[in-house]
Amino acid sequence: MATTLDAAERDYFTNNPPPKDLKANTTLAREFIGRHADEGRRVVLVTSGGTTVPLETQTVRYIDNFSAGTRGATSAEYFLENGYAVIFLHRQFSLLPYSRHYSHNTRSFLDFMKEEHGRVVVDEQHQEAMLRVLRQYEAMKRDNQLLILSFVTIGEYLWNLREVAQLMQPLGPKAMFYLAAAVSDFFVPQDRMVEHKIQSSEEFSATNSDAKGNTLARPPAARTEGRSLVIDLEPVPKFLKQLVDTWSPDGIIVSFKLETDPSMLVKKAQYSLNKYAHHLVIGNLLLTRKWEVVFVSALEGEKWIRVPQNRRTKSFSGVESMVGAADAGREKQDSHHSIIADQGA
Ligand code: 9Z3
Repeated sequence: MATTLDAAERDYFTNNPPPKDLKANTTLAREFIGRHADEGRRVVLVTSGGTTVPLETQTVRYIDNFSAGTRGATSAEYFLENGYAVIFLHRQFSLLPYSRHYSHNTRSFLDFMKEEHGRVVVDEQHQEAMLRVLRQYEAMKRDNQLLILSFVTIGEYLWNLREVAQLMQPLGPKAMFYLAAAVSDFFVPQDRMVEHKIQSSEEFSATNSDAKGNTLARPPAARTEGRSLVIDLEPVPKFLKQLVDTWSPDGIIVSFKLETDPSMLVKKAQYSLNKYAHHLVIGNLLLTRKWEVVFVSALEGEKWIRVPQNRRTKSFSGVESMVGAADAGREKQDSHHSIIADQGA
């Protein structure tokens, strides 16, 4: 069993092609890591947002993983504030550090502005909060502390993760991996993916061919049978194992575990920790993720971090969250905890 799994993990990068922008991303990451290593900075790779699983090569349909990117984008701000250089590998168009305060709301960013003597200025009631964010943003820019890379599919995520992790390997324990992205567990391998849009109408028989028009060697993972769409996905290789064992064995590795059933959370987090023997698993439940998380580590066992009831606020969309309230209580928390649990991260 172990051999099969190892082979599947190894073969993933042989059988599934790299994304087009991988080379460009690698060049940027190499320069960024080198510069910060010379300056003696710690570097953290923060992953954020959900990965998609395309069903066709020319993708019309795909399966998505839930994540707005709040945890990743918020945590990145705290890492930056604590002196880290941050590589922010995120799902395209999900939340970004700093701009997240003014994007993805039911309000437009224009609602924060007004006209004064023919010039655009920030509305009085938003001055203080925006000035605080702007100062942090400018400090980060001054030191070139943030590199933003993006992915959409699970394949793009895995290729970028591997490249960046290998580039970070020489940093040893000065490299941290903070894996908050919501990563698909199942996917369609390249040799089971049709080139063209899956046809739903029986009159247009489905073609099981690749980009060159050759019939796929194996049955397509997503296909119509009669009038039904049948999707038969394969497991994504255990990338955490490769990260811990080979890509960056001396790095500090923090993974996240997302569950919906409270009785499973700690069990699954512990299972992951035992299996991969990395540093920390942070568990969260879909419905309560904005105000409570559980840390599971070999050193400290199980430890819950909760934002008190009176510091949870309503966001613009009306969803209860820690945004804003947590900022007020920032200095009361130690930096490690505030990176993770504060502000709805
Ligand atoms: C998380 O658990 C994140 O905290 C959330 C953040 C995705 C819940 P939002 O972006 O949500 O703030 O809306 N991420 C990890 C989920 C995941 O896919 N983990 C894998 C697993 O559970 C292992 S890396 O197996």
